[in-house]
Amino acid sequence: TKKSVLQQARAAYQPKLPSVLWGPVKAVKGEPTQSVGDQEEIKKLFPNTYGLPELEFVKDTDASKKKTGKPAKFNVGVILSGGQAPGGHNVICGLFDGLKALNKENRLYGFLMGPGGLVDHKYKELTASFINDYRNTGGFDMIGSGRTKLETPEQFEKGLEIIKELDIRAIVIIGGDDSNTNAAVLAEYYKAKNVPVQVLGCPKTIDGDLKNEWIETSFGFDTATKVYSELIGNIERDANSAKKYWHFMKLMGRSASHIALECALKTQPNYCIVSEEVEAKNMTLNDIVADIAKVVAQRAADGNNFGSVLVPEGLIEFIPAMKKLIAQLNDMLAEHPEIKQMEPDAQHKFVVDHLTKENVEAFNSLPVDVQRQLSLDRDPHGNVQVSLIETEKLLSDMVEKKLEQMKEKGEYVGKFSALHHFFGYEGRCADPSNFDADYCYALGYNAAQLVNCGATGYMSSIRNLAKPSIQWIAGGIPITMMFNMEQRNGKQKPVIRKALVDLNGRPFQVFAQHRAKWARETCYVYPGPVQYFGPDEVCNQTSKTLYYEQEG
Ligand code: FBP
Repeated sequence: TKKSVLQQARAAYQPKLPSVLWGPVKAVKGEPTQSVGDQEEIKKLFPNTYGLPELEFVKDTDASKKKTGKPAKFNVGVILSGGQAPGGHNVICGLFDGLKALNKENRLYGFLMGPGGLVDHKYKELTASFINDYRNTGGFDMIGSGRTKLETPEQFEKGLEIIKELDIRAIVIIGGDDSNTNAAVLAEYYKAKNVPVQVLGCPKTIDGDLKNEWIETSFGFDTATKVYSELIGNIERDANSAKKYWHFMKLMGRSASHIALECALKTQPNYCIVSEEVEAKNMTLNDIVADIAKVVAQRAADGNNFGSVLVPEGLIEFIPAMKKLIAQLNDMLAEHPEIKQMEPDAQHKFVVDHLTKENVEAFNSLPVDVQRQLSLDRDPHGNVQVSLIETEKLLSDMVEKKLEQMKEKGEYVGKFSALHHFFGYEGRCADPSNFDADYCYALGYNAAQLVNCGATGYMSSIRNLAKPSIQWIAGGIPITMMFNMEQRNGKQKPVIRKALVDLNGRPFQVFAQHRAKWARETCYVYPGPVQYFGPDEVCNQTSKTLYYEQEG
């Protein structure tokens, strides 16, 4: 494939590995661990992988003295799972280099098009010449990705056939919270059966919601938010030049508002909704609309009939009335899957007939296309496909109506003209920033060390991320430690607890301190495109979220 000039230059970039991983390592075990919630239940469900200790790698200074005979030789399989995130290729490159550093004869197989590749035995051996073409590039096209959910014993057994055939010792699943949940289930299954196959995870997702005390961020968040912030900044500058449009920009990120918040901290828009705050304050759709309309009216009073509004894509699920509605719809869809096949009118009738009175009201307050979206599509993990719901349009239509009412009462004088944008897929396959390129390479390289030390049911963990990469800490975290029980597809399931925006955390607090000023005045910041070369502060900056969480 033809490479752009930037890609050619970028191919030569050497990710900066934490110094602890520069040579042989040994794993230091911590205390036995507990899950973050529902400990008794999780323990029962994961008798073989619950309570494992945290692992931290330290330099093995007397490794050379201990060496007797040849190092162990093993094969590893790798899977990309779920939505694309910048840096996935570097995880695979790091894993490959880590395996080869342990023993040149180690082999790496890539399962194709996501977890389905393991079940269907679709794979490719990843050789040096093949992967070299993908170093520091965005995308998941090296082996493809998919959203097949690995959860049934039949799938695990099919996987085992090819694992045995290729003499694979470990599977590394690069995925988000749902995929890592399934990695833990698979690890438990093989351990329970006493088959010597390790399963490890790597924290991927632009959404930034797979994080906790031990996993400081998921990869891809840094690059994706840099791309969106460039676009938001460009639009803000356009708005400030023409002074005639209000831009409603929906941002990807599924449930959590980490992406919207990070972009707000970078670009200082006039308004940014944070779904977690909407839920905490028990706000209705009308409350949000009234608040935005107030900002529009105040700016109009200053002669500014333009502005920028950031909308997190998961908003709808956080409005308490909608949340209740969606929960009932989820259970209804699990119980009556035939709803999905019904004609629109029949479907509407069926849904309305089965909803509680309160939920019918919430349902009927929505435009027909949003109603249909909510009662139809779920992804294989049972999530509402929020990317497909046009909340930005819904909000601006409602704001427009509200402003008309305010005009009649003499509370608003101005012109309101709205434009809409959705930034999501634009950012998922960008070439990884230096941070993501380094972080991903380290996650993969570290995963090879976890295989080597026999760990299973662990997530590759690289910490201390606000510091320069050579100071990063490397190790492994038992995945069961991140578990709690949640309602999925109508049943209680053990899952990794999703990290939502912490309203008491520094990133949100900093935003909250400044937002009144950003709303009334025009304080836009224009971050410009991701930079790969140049001064440290230009090309090696981490996200504001990470900065405020750790340093600020
Ligand atoms: P992951 O959790 O799999 O990383 O998904 C990220 C994401 O980009 C979400 O932000 C978004 O809601 C979803 O994927 C879109 O899914 P799809 O790629 O299937 O349209």
